[in-house]
Amino acid sequence: MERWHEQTILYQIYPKSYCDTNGDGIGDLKGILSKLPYLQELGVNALWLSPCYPSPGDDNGYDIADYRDIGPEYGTLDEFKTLLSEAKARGIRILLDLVVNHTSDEHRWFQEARKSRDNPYRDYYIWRDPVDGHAPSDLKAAFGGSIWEWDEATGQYYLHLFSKKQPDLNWENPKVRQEIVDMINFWLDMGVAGFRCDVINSLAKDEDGNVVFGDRLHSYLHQLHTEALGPHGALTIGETWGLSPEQALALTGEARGELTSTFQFEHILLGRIGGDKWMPEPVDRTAFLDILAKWEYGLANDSYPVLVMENHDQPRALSRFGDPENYPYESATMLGGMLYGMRGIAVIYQGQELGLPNPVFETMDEYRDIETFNGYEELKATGQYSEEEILARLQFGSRDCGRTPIPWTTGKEGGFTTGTPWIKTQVDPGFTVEEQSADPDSVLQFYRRMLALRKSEPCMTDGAFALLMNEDGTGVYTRTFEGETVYVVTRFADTEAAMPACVPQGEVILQNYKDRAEVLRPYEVLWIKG
Ligand code: TEU
Ligand code: CA
Repeated sequence: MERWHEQTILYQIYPKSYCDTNGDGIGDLKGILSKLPYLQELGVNALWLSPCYPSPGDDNGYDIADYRDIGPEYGTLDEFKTLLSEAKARGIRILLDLVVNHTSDEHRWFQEARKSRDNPYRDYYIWRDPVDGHAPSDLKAAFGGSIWEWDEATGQYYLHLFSKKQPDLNWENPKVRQEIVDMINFWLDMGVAGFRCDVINSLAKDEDGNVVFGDRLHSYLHQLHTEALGPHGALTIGETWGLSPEQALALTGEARGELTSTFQFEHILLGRIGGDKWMPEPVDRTAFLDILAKWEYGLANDSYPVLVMENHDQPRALSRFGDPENYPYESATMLGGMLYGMRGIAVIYQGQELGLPNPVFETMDEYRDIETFNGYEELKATGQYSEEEILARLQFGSRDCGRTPIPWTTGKEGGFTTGTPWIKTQVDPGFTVEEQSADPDSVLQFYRRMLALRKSEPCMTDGAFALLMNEDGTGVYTRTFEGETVYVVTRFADTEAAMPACVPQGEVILQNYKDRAEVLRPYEVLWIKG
């Protein structure tokens, strides 16, 4: 496999919130094109575009109505081809979001399927008769209600893991698999470099209601690899909630012929009671590094961990795990230095390089996300929370916390749009590209230095990982390659601590304080060449 995979620094763009160039308040492809110099200077070498296909927007684009086009609000297929070639000229490859567990109910396949039980497209989806006059099971959908939606016209239920406007595709049907193979080849033949694969572990559903890691998942993925992904050397990163290192290896091992790598989100679930995004609890900061280390060891010999702490489904890492009130710069850079010193495919979510905190949502009408609206209904239905308490819980966990526009300038709407943005912009002093580009001590400049080292320093591109210590907020791990060692030293706390004895004097190649002290300071990070 081409080495470019391990040295990928992948920047996720949520197109709707990146940069609007025609004043309609919605980010577009021309906006992304205009920011290629910024992205090249940041040091990324690949982009993952969240969906910008035609979509009714029920789930903000993850409900796709046409897999082979660009949504008109984002631009045209020709503009996408221009973006592809302009990015490639800058050494930046582009990955798309492969959302094939489900389509939009406005996709022509579903429009056909729901016409009659004997329509040729009927079995592109999962239909079941009522059981004793009710839905076939009582499983709940991710965005509220049952996973079964009644279709009066044909007297059957159809399955949807997410919203009722996102009917699940029937991967048992070889015609569906062939349609997806052909669609993948359409984009890869055009020059797309690979895909982030949405809820990919749900493609195979077992009859007993198990909707993740079904038995036939590996055969489905192997077919995609054999007939489309492999021949193009495509990079694929599966979104796979709840998997174990063993399951990840079974999906991504070199010889598996399935996926390149998978996202694991175990550390992102910290600070949530039982993983429930509306139920905050203090973050176990020692567990954060322990979990990352577990995955480093788990995939060391035969796959690539994916290094991630933000995306379009998550609140900002600074607010989740850092200290935005007292140490915004130090804690944002410490989190970055801890995460991206590790081995694996680095994935950075738009705005993370600025160390953005969560935007503040004052009222429900400022939200846009279907999952958040459902969260409001679910919390209200418990009868346990005041309106104020509900808003506080949504502020803690809403996906919209990561979906507000990028603050490019200190001007109107942060320079994102000259019009009215589709969702509120949050422009805080010091948190714009304009200001941080001019400030050598900004999070943005730290990320630029860090990513440059990640590509130039052999220990960081090829080094083996080893955790030396992780206790009472102080962590030390090493990357070792051909006799050289880089120590990554972090203080995940707002207090000083002794410098660990295992850390050599060495040469500091990256740090977030201006000098070097005998002790470790609050949220300090150091990369030291031993
Ligand atoms: O997310 C899968 C998914 O399960 C998440 O929605 C998760 O449940 C939650 O948001 C994490 O807090 C993918 C996409 O990333 C998400 O944006 C889509 O809504 C979903 O699939 C359906 O396509
Ligand atoms: Ca626009």
